[in-house]
Amino acid sequence: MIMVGELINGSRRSIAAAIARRDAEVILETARRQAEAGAHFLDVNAGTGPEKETEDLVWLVEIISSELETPLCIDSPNPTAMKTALERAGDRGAMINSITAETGRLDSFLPLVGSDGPRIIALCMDDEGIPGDAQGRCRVAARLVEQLTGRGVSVENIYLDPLVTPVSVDGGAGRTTLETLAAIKKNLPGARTICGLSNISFGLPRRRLLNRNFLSLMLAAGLDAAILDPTDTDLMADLLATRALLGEDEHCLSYITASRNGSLTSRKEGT
Ligand code: THG
Repeated sequence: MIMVGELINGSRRSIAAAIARRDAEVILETARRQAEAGAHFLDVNAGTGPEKETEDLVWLVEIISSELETPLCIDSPNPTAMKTALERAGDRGAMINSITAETGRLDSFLPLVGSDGPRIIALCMDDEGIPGDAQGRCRVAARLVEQLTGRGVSVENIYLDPLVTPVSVDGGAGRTTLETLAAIKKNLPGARTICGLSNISFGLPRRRLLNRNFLSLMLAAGLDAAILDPTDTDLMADLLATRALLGEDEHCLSYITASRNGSLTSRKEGT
């Protein structure tokens, strides 16, 4: 399972404030904590308006790259910001987060992809928005795979995102995402899958409880990667337990090792 750290996101108040006052130490501390917790990539989302986004994203990428080798997952809908940030990220195997099948976005992002280009997250949405059911989302995914492989992108560098929306808004949202994941796995073999886990719990109490359980369900349906909080030790313990239960941890070695070094110990749940 590829873990992408979610914490450097301008929608979080502490990060937005750090970006606004150019406080490199807050960003670096957040990056370090996630890397130490085992994140394979760090999501970097400036979350600022179109006039400032390129500048802010480049600043974030440069700050993080100056200290850490961890590959970045550059999170922006803006092709100019994406292109500039990718150049600054250098040759560290970044991820593009994200393209969609919306006409304008696809056309402006396709020049950034290629056979030896970065891995690409592709969201299951098009000009009509997010399809309401799994079949519709999977059809969009198939079109994205066709477009990207047509540009020479190898299928294993494509990370399809079935899209996670809050269950507080639509009680069927979790199931639709799970069904989309299953349909992608069945119909588009070779392509990888990813999701933004914490979206599931917006607006509800004890969000981390929901995030943990949703991760287990998604892993059972074959999820390959997730954007999540790697510093959430209970979530990490659940990840290890679920992988052992699914037979994805040979001789339960990772689980046993984590138990021996104390990282499965439960902490009291706060939020
Ligand atoms: N798919 C893809 N990329 C994504 C998402 C996705 N990027 C953004 C988002 N969704 C994933 N990242 C986050 C980051 C933070 C939160 C949720 C998803 C989050 N943060 C708390 C909040 O805003 O309430 C944090 C509170 C705090 O600590 O300040 O929920 O779906 N491809």
